[in-house]
Amino acid sequence: MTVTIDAQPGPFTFEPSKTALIVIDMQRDFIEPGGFGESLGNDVSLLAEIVPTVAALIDHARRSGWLVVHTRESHAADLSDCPPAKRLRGAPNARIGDDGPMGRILIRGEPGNAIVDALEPAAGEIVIDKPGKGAFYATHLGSELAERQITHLVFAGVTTEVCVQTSMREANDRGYDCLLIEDATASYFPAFRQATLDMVRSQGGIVGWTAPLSALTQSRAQA
Ligand code: C5J
Repeated sequence: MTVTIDAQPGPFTFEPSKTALIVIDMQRDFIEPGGFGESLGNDVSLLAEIVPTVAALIDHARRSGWLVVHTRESHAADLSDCPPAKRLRGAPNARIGDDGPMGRILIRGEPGNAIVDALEPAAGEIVIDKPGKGAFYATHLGSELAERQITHLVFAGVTTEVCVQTSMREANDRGYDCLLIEDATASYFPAFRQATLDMVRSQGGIVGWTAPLSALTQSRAQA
């Protein structure tokens, strides 16, 4: 059974049993005040707006029998997986590992590092802690997908031009067909989100396809 949806730059066809939804970094640290995103001077409300759409996408994936994967950008408490080049970059109000209102910034297990309550992973879903921007770098994501013979990946999450785009490019180079759900991804910079959507689907889909959530929910399976 395959599903074909209206996408750009053309139709995107996939087999649900070989498809995974990859929800990137829908964490309190990026979406709620007091976390990493706000420490960098960003308006986090722009990211909170997509939570209901991401919830509807996760619901669609669960009902369609896809593998569901959630990622969290996170570091070990001793910062052994956080290169100084990352920790010392820029002039944030608080750096990775510093104390904040939701615990230590971007540290695994701290309250701020959790996925937002509305998108809590269900039992049996895969949660990947990633120290980098890409979901494949220094993680077991590749082996989890290979074990389940996954060939197609549907992406959502934040931020579009940083962790979502990096992960999608890593996946594209590894041979996956990738679809980005346009209204289930957000950036602190709306122009960067738009530019990323345009980039991904340019040149015949150089990184992959894009489509709104409605294209998925209105799709029909073919025998
Ligand atoms: C950032 C992310 N923007 N999840 N992380 O630093 O996109």
